Amino acid sequence: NRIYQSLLLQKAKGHKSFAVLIDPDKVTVEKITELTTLAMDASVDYLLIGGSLVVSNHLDEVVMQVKKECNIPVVLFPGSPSQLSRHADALLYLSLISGRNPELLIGQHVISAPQVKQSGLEIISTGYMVIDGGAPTTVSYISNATPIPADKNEIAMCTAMAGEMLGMKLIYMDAGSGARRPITESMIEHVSKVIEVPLVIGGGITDPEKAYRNCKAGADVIVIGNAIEKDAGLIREMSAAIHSIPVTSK
Ligand code: 1GP
Repeated sequence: NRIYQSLLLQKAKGHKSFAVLIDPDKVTVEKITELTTLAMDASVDYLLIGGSLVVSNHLDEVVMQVKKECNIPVVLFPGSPSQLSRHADALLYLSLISGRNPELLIGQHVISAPQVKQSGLEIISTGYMVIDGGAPTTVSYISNATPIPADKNEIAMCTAMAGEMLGMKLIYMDAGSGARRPITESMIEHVSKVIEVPLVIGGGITDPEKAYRNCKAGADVIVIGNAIEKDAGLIREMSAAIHSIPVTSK
């Protein structure tokens, strides 16, 4: 479990990580080359590959190209159990703990378990929490589950605590791709104080200042997809902001 060990190590050091989310549906071969070049230059920590809806069938090709072009760890962030590629380094094994849809809590896992196990991927059990981002996002629609209201810090705290005590190795709070309102710093601060496992934050982050403030509030990993799809040059600024937090060995 190389990727998870590095996440733990970075958290212990106070190193904030930057993950760029690549949606296989939205990239071309040329785009991937542009993104991997920029990501290497900017010392991006992880590349997340996935999306709520992978319509096209070229996840494998995308992962293979990314692996060929750079040495940044590739972590799958699957929107459905079919989004598997053995060429990646790890898989976020998501259980939608903010919702009450049994299919996304455990049902789909049961169906895909043999395939997931056979993939040989490093599996990172992840408590996935969708937070209301101000407008319906693909994830909120597809999941058929109510997101946690944006101002209910207590619900988010208790959900994250429960996820950690159930053995989840990571908590990922997501306002949904392209969310109008990203997760508040107040919620990040409350949740990060009550869990020990790394905290991943994403959804609707468009400016480096917000990414920086999220890290200050307690996020360990910042995920950015949409804003980078629109302007790949943002990778550099985002990375600089996230990595500007001084590392303090605890
Ligand atoms: C979505 O957290 C990710 O699942 C990233 O969201 O595309 O809005 O950056 P954005």
